[in-house]
Amino acid sequence: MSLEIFNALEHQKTDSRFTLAQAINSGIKNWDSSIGIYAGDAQSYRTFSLLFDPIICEYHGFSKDKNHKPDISPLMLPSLDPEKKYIKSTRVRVARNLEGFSFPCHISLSQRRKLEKKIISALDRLKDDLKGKYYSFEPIDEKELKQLKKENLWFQKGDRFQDAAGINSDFPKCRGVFHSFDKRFMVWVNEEDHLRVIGLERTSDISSVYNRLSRALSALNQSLAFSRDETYGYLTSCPTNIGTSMRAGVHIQLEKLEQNKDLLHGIVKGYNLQIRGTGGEKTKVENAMFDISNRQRLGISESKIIQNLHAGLLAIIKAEKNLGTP
Ligand code: CIR
Repeated sequence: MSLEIFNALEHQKTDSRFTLAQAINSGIKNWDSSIGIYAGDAQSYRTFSLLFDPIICEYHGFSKDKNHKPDISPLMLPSLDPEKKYIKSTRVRVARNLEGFSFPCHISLSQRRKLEKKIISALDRLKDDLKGKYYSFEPIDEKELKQLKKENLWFQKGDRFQDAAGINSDFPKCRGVFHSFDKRFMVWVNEEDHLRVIGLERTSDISSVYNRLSRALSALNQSLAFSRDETYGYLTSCPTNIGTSMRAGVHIQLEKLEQNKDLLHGIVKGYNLQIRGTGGEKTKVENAMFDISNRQRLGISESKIIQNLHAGLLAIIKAEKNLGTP
């Protein structure tokens, strides 16, 4: 941030009194941050646009003169790896924040409580295969928690980046997870965003996971108003998530490509995907199990993200197979 921008924003506040100092605290405390800023409410994107816009432009390759057009219509794509030789699981998540509430790094305990209740009552109205149960983290039955952990159906307290932003305040109060009885659909409540809405399967059927998520979002949107901006799409705590707020990815075992990382990175770059470690963001790749997902979330539609991921994974599997043949 230049001195000029700092001087222009130093004394600015949003209506909920979120300040520049709060927006940049995570980056100030963590010099190894890749982004370093968080939004405290929807208005932060306008009040601090001098700071947010260049970061958004660099990360998403998006400028305000472009259009962000959503399209979350269902898709039918051929299965990528029905034998589960490479792809072990598929996960598609989006983030949503509700209109009228500050974002998680800047919300009071009483507002967080009100928000949790509102979300639980919307989740209670889900029907058919989306029906399930909400597990509050306070207090949580030790046996239930163990089971949720075992099946990876929970979330932990935020990392040092989120902590410095204020996202962990009052943890674990008003936090919890909902999952459908068939465990293919899950919602995190009051983590980095008010809601993280997640579809997951231990298959490579990307369309199935995505279509279920799309149905769930329309159902939730009947009782919850999501924070959205004409240019920047869905607004999230971290500017890397705005737009579609979608991260669609797989856990994929690539033993040959692990030995040929340049080739893998070339394909990943070509399809604008990203690689994360086996345990998620800022973790290492273990036993050649890569987490591969879309990088771009803004200026691209939800359905295009899925089609692009599908094409990229086809190319990756083809390369892995080719390396296997002498
Ligand atoms: C950072 O700035 O490094 C953290 N606040 C996380 C940023 C979002 N994650 C990412 O780009 N992979």
